[in-house]
Amino acid sequence: MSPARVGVIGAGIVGPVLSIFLKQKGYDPILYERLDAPSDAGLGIALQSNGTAVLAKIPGLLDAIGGQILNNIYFYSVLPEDTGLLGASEHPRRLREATGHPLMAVRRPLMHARIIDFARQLGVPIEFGHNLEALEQNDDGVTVTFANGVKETFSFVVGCDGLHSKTRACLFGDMPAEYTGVTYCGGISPTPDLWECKKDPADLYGNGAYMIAIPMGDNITLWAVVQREPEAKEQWRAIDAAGVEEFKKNSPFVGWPYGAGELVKNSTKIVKYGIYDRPELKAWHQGRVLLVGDAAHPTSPHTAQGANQAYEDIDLLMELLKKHNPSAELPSTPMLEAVFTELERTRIPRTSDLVRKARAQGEMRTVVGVEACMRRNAAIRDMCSDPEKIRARFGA
Ligand SMILES: Cc1cc2nc3c(=O)[nH]c(=O)nc-3n(C[C@H](O)[C@H](O)[C@H](O)COP(=O)(O)OP(=O)(O)OC[C@H]3O[C@@H](n4cnc5c(N)ncnc54)[C@H](O)[C@@H]3O)c2cc1C
Ligand SMILES: *[C@@H]1O[C@H](CO)[C@@H](O)[C@H](O)[C@H]1NC(C)=O
Ligand SMILES: *[C@@H]1O[C@H](CO)[C@@H](O)[C@H](O)[C@H]1NC(C)=O
Ligand SMILES: CC(=O)N[C@H]1CO[C@H](CO)[C@@H](O)[C@@H]1O
Repeated sequence: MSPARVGVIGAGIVGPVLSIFLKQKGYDPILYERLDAPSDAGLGIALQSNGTAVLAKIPGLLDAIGGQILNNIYFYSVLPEDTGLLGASEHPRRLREATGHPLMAVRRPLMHARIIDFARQLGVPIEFGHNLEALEQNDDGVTVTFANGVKETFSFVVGCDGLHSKTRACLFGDMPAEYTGVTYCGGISPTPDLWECKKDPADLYGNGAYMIAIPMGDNITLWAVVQREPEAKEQWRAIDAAGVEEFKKNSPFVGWPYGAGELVKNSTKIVKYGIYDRPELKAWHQGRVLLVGDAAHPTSPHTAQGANQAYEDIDLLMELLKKHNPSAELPSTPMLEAVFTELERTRIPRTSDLVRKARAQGEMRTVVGVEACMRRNAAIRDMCSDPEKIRARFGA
């Protein structure tokens, strides 16, 4: 009997990993990507121990991805009325020691290219230039139509096609994503000598603005600032040269202490994007089609859980497929529905909670007014002495 063909839609940072797992378990995955090549857009991804625990199940993958292991995190206030170190936490190191899985900072374009290469080497076919346009399903399978006219039939389909998922739109209708009220703007710079924590990330809190700075190895540091602003389109592309000069001249961050200003001034490329999420979906599947990752639960990035939650989704999906379909035979619709329903029961409450926590972090980071900022600083000092509260900063 030929193995079950699975259509995986979207070769972001989740689709290729899911395809590898499916291949290893005896399915026949085929990965489809709208773009003509892997995108080199974006800055960095924080892989938390939850995510690295899943990636570690694919021998050699984490080594291929590379990245900088992070141990501690420092919290600074740059408020003129209350400047200084608010506290520090060893949460990432403790979690690594407890679970064996580290927190790692990786450059997204590198990670993306390496995951795709890794999947290819393991024999996963990847079809670029295939933009899913429509799906149709019956009791035996799903037929997908791509914009280039190609039609393919699969046993089941998993949508890994991100925030603007067309797979989701086909199942549940097209609902616009919600702007969360804040923008991110960031770049990658040489690590300044002034920077006190050369191998550790730092949160810097100001009045109505926030910066995170994360060392990425090789003496470079990723920085990103969060600000409350009118709606800005979410896209991960660099702003133009004039925009970069304007930002370096006029943004308040240039004057920030602790090396923050130097990070901004020495950035050659600056990427700006609005932050969007979506209201909770009540279901992630219909019949033989499932959504995972940002297609199912896009989140603002303030707890850096987006990719990690997607990896938790596919970890549980593989576990449930093994339980309900141990010999990876052609699954019936009721069998798939049982797997997908069980997945939703565990995953929807957890991801919805994290989407809310990430939004709350975004609010806290952009609090306006000296008094409100002083209260926020007091809360951070308090958090640093309470491991339970620190967990909320990381979402897990
Ligand atoms: C270009 C880009 C840059 C990013 N940069 C960062 C960053 O710097 N930091 C950060 O924390 N997060 C970043 N993110 C978000 C982060 O990667 C995701 O939130 C998360 O990891 C979830 O991954 P995903 O695979 O579910 O979705 P994504 O990583 O968004 O991948 C979705 C993929 O599906 C493809 N696709 C979309 N529609 C279709 C279709 N109709 N047919 C076929 N394929 C389709 C997209 O082109 C994309 O490759 C970025 C996302 C993108 C797309
Ligand atoms: C940042 O730029 C300044 C001015 O060009 C330079 O003197 C400094 O060495 C740079 N910092 C780093 C860490 O490269
Ligand atoms: C990083 O900086 C140190 C000294 O500050 C230097 O010895 C090392 O070679 C640098 N590494 C890279 C990759 O530039
Ligand atoms: C795959 C994995 O490691 N999942 C863990 C993520 O973190 C939660 C706690 O927040 C654990 O319960 C999961 O087992």
